[in-house]
Amino acid sequence: MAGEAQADCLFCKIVAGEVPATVVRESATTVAFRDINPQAPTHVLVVPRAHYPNAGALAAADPRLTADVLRAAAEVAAQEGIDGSGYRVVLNTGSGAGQTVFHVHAHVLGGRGFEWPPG
Ligand code: DGP
Repeated sequence: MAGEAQADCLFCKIVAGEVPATVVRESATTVAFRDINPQAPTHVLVVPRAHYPNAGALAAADPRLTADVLRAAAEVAAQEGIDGSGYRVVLNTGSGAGQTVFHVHAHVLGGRGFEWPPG
């Protein structure tokens, strides 16, 4: 069923507390934790508790949960003190774009400057 936890999914295991992570914010529908390989002074991942493989699948199935993820990203940015200087929210979608974990996650990156276009 859509959204159901997947036994082989790393981020489902983090949501369930079966794999340790540094959780910085939680809501009824989302969990935010520090990236294990940070690409900026602040690098937090926001995931929905429910399993969807990518942003498109999430948005198609549950617009309210999609909004929860984006709201949590903004709340994390404020909590981390990076909202004033500007921060980046990234949703890599598909392996060609760099997605390596197929449980949708928003990267919240800040604390340094960013270039455009991204690499
Ligand atoms: P992406 O490449 O967009 O799928 O991002 C996956 C991110 O997940 C990547 O930046 C590294 C992070 N990551 C991978 N394994 C772990 C883990 O076990 N714990 C944490 N906290 N982050 C992880």
